[in-house]
This record gives sequence, structure tokens and C-alpha cells, in this order.
Amino acid sequence: MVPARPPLVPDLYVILDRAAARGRDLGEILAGAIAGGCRMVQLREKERPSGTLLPLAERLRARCREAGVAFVVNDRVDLALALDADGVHLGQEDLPPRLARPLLRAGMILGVSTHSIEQARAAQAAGADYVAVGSVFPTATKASFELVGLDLVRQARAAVRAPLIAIGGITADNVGAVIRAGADGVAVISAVCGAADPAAASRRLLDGIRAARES
Ligand code: 3NM
Repeated sequence: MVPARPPLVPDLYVILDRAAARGRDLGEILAGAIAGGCRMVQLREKERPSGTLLPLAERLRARCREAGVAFVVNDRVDLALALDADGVHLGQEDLPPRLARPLLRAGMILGVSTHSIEQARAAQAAGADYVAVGSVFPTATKASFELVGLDLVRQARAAVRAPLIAIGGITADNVGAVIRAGADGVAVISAVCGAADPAAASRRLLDGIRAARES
């Protein structure tokens, strides 16, 4: 039986990042995130060339397929295509979405990182399936983050129809404020990859999101 396609934009989007995992296997973190209810993950690897990343990427991709969890590759359109990933996520310095979109297979998700209202509008106009805005809070994970605060989430909510994913410094303690500011979902690295128990951490984030929606 073919598993149902995961929803396009989930509440919780876990970014698997080797540096944040501090030596722990990303497969273990992925298993915890899935057990905790995460339905979409991204593989983010800035250092390793595609060839050496491939065995890990294939393993994570296979695990996501079994679980019906969307698997997105950061930056690298070639790797996303080679792995038959569900999507690719591009930053402002990566291939522009208008050039990436025609390379993707039909139905592949295209996500774009943005740090201003102009960039968020441009990402939507270029056909992004979701627009990520950040960094909402200070983060130790990305050295050169631009702090945009909850204000950009509110402004982007008013200006952009595409699903909005907030990123940067999001934890179980502040996730409610992010959802109330208008985000459809949140992307996190350290709150799950750096947690002693990634499954429990994912559950706490999802509980915070649901509580904010109900309030
Ligand atoms: N992109 P954490 S902030 C990968 O602002 C990334 O676009 C950002 O990690 C952006 O959840 C960020 O540990 C780091 O703060 C997110």
C-alpha cells in the first residue's frame, strides 16, 4: 500500500543538523522526532560534500518514507532529486526559487528562507510552497542569523498567503507566542537535535502549538 502523502506544512518541522546533534546519530534523532509526532524533517548539512553525505541521507530518506514523513533536503537541489526527496529548502544565497522550481519533480515541496517582508513576498511570488521567516529569537545554531522577532511573523502573516514557518530560537516555552503571531508551523534544530530525549521534546513542542491554537 502506498502511504498517504504527508500534509504540505506540518505543525512541527524538525531540521536534522549534525553539529547540533553533537555526535549523536541523526537516525536516532529522526526516530525520536517521528515517535514524538513530527511529520516533516529537513536534512541540513553545510560542510560535507554530497557524495560523502549520501549513505546517511539515503538512510534518513528511507526511514521517512516508511513512516510517511516528508523528507526535505537543505540547499542541494541535485541531492534532493537524486534521493527522490519530498522537497528542497533554499536560503537567500542558494539557487533562486524561480530557477529551482523547473528542476523539481511535480509535487515536490519548495521552501524558502526569508528575513524580511520583501523577501517573503518574493518567495511567494516565485512559487514557494512555504515561506520560512527568521530568526524569530536569538539562536546559537546559526552564526550569522538576522533577528527579525515576532513582528516579522505578524507582518508576513498579513502579507503572504503561503504557509508560514517560523524559525530561530524556538522552544517549547516560546512556541505558543510564535503560533499566536500567525505562524502555521515552526522549524527547530536545537530544541529537538540538542534535547536529551528528542521524542519528548517534539511532543512538548506539539503540545505548545496545539494549546496556542486552542487558546
Ligand atoms: N535558519 P534553532 S535561524 C537554520 O533565520 C536557521 O533563517 C534561520 O536553529 C533563519 O532552532 C536557523 O536551534 C537556526 O534556533 C535554527
